Amino acid sequence: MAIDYKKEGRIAIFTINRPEALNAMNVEAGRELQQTMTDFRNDPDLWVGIITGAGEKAFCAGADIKDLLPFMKEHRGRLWELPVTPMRGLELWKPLIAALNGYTLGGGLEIALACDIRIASENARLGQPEVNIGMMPGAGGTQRLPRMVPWCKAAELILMGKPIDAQEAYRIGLVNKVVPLDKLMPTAREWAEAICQVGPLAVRASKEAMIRGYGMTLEDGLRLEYSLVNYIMGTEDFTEGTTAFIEKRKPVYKGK
Ligand code: CO8
Repeated sequence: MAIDYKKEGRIAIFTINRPEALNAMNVEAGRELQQTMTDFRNDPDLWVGIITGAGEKAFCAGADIKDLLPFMKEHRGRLWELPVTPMRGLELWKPLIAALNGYTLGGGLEIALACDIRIASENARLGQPEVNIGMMPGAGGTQRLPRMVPWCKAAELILMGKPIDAQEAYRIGLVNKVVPLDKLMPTAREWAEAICQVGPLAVRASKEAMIRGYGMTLEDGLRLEYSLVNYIMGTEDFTEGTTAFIEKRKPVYKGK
């Protein structure tokens, strides 16, 4: 399997498992990412996802230049034939944490950008090197990166194709935290566990409001937020959370 998919309690762990190619995404990995992410979205017992790469050298070195790029060329203009993933097409309101364990390049950075939280190991290097091979970012890099970091830093990464190290990524706000490699997965699990303690439907509605609202006018965004608030206030979890606060006990959320 190119994507190793495990369920640990409420947490789904996706590991891109092609270390011999620095976890570059081939066609098989793209299809498996679609299948496993769809299963994660549909499984009511799973609340948070973590995505990482196998080995100690790379999270993902991008699209497989020998396999996925020729496939994309062959399927040029036929977007519907490409896998549907959180990078494009798959609506996923459950939170995703990217644990970046080394090279995070091209399509690899684009996977990380489609996550909500990014934790990097000290040896991580992040970049959009596509222009070096006459390609451009093709899974959201030109759209998400300039929305996340200052324009000039996005332009430096995308137009010059030169990667940055983990500390620089932290400095510009591209990653949430930098940790030693051996602390990477424990930290990602800790953050995922923390998200599992809060109301899961409130988390999903908040993510949906953030993502959908991003491209809206403030007025439309506020209206969207209000409709999601109306939905949340009708859930059992809202009643449980507020009751638990008043009764001075820990809430027990059910995702209902
Ligand atoms: N594709 C295919 N194979 C790769 C890739 C890749 N992207 N990256 C590394 N490999 C392979 C190498 O060919 C090599 O294989 P082999 O041993 O069989 O020759 C093995 O992995 C190890 O790599 P290196 O020997 O090159 O390792 P180094 O430590 O010397 O260098 C680098 C590491 C700097 C990361 C280097 O491998 C490199 O520059 N890789 C290419 C990075 C790149 O250009 N990525 C962008 C690809 S294009 C892209 O992502 C477009 C996105 C479009 C949408 C994608 C949707 C997911």
